[in-house]
Amino acid sequence: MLSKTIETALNKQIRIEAESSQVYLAMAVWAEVKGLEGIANFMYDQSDEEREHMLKLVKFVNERGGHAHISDLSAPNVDFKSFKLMFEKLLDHEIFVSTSINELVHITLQERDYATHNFLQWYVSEQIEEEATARTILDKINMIGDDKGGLYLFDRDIQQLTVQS
Ligand code: OFO
Repeated sequence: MLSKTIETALNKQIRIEAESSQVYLAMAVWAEVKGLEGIANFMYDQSDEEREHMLKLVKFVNERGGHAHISDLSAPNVDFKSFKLMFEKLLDHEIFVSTSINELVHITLQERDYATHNFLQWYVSEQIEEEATARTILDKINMIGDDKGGLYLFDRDIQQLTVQS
């Protein structure tokens, strides 16, 4: 059975994961409209993954005797000026999510809720991976700079990243 404190904290995370899905969906749309299909597909996949993260939390809350809360979401930014800025936002967003997960893990220890603590370890590992992917992408983008040919190749290569993850 979840304590009220844990239930509230998990519901807050449900909202963050749902908003993450929206953020990446907006990035996918932006890239697609700019004609970069590889980047768009990568972002669509990221968006789907975030929805799965949300659902996993929803099911956990309900299974543990709580009530998952499906709330309204704030609208994401829809104009990114450049791909570099967009991927910088992706990394910033993942760092924000990692901080939130860490805070959640901390609360489970305070509440001595070891079942939820154990459940959250999956999110801890996932965040390490997602931050690493975002950093790898940013390194590549920094190497490309303003080179249009480089961006074309990057758009093709990022599809590989999508397939592997
Ligand atoms: Fe990458 O945010 Fe979910 O966990």
